[in-house]
Amino acid sequence: MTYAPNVTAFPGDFTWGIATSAYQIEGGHDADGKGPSIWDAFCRIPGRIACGENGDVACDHYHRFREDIAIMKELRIPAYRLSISWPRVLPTGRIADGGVNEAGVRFYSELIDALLEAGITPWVTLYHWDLPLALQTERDGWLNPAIAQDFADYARLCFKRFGDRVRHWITLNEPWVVAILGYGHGVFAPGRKSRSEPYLAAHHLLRAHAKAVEVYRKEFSQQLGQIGITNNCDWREPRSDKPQDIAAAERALDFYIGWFADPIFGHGDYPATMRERVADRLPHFTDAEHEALRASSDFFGLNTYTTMFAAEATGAEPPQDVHGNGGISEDQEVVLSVDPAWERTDYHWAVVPWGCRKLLEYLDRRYGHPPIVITENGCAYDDPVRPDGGIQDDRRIHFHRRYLEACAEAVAQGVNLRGYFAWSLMDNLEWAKGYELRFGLVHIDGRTLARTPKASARWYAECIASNGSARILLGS
Ligand code: PNW
Repeated sequence: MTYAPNVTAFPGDFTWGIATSAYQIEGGHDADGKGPSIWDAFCRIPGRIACGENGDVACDHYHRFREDIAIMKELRIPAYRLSISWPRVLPTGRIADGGVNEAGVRFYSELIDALLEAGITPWVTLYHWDLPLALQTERDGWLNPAIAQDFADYARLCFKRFGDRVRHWITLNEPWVVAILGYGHGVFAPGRKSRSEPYLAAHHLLRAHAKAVEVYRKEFSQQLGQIGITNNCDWREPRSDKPQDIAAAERALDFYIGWFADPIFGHGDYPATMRERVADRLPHFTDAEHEALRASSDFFGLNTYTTMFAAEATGAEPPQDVHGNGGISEDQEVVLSVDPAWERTDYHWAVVPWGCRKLLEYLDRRYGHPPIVITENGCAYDDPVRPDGGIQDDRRIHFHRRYLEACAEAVAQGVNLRGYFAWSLMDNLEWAKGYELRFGLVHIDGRTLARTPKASARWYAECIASNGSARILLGS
């Protein structure tokens, strides 16, 4: 596609934003009555987090949020995606057990007010993985069907307390990661390794999402907001044009995005390939649950980072790298790989902008042209602070430029892309990888926690100001 200089491919009301999550930035892990989460506990198990790191202090956003908002205001970032820490507002997870932590509610209330004062629209995620620990130890976490009701009650509290000011809600962040990395490979909290629990956890995550949406639409319709779910998916390109490899790529996408999106945006149940292969480990929805799930998302929230080749497994392959999104590979019989020529970030994720375009076009076709919001896209690169104090992260600029260009191409093909959030506002706790991986547009000094916007932050601000014009994306 060719653009004329200064032409933008993005709609006039496109949402430009930047994202974070509570556990990765807040710190204040036990401040003012907050209860522990499964990530607080997981980080304390030796060997689970690189270099024995944890989120006790993180970026100390809990105490420095006004400074962080001032940075976003200065950059004129229109929208900010944050998450609420469930155990900060409900220390034991349930109103009935421990009551509401008013200090936690006050924190988010002040944060939201400060954002609005700065002219920044909050997009609020209710669950970005930091489950109240008591729900795990006493109630079996996402394996307990009753968690759907607990989540809906927590969601109701948030709609009640913040819904007068928050118009954009995301129920869950990446249930695939919770299910596969948390209950399949055990590399994320709660650290379970199982071949059946991922499917059960995923089932209750979906039920919980549907219940929270029901609460919002039935009890808070006067708030006139939008609510949806964010799933993650990276493109799967057939490794060859052999029919087996084409089928393997399709199957990999079924097990990745179809698993969570078909029940909501598609035909209403898990993909047929999953029913066949997972058989009695894959639960069934009741008729009422089907009904509640159908169309339970006002937009298609998408986190996307990379692309991999998919081929049919022969059985002779070495074990899959879980951080390559292998999923429970035995069930899929898919081998994933990358082209050695592809550039890689510090996370070893390949930089493949055309995969992003193909993914957007695929989702558009598969789910009948839904409004898509990219709620995360970004890259880990560590660039040094120069003697003048600046950080010239050209690889990050290049990454966003090329991924946005791919988005613009998808828009030109008719994809209904409504927004783009860069991951992340600042360097933060990259879960099991610790603080080594730096995804931020703002640099954090690990010792002083000083914030310094990188060159990419300035570039992104300029990109937003031009609504993603060709001049900015192509650098002409
Ligand atoms: C997402 N994987 O996590 C999360 O939403 C963010 O909190 C995180 O910081 C960001 O992406 C970058 O990693 C993922 O291994 C973590 O497939 C791991 C995987 C996928 C997503």
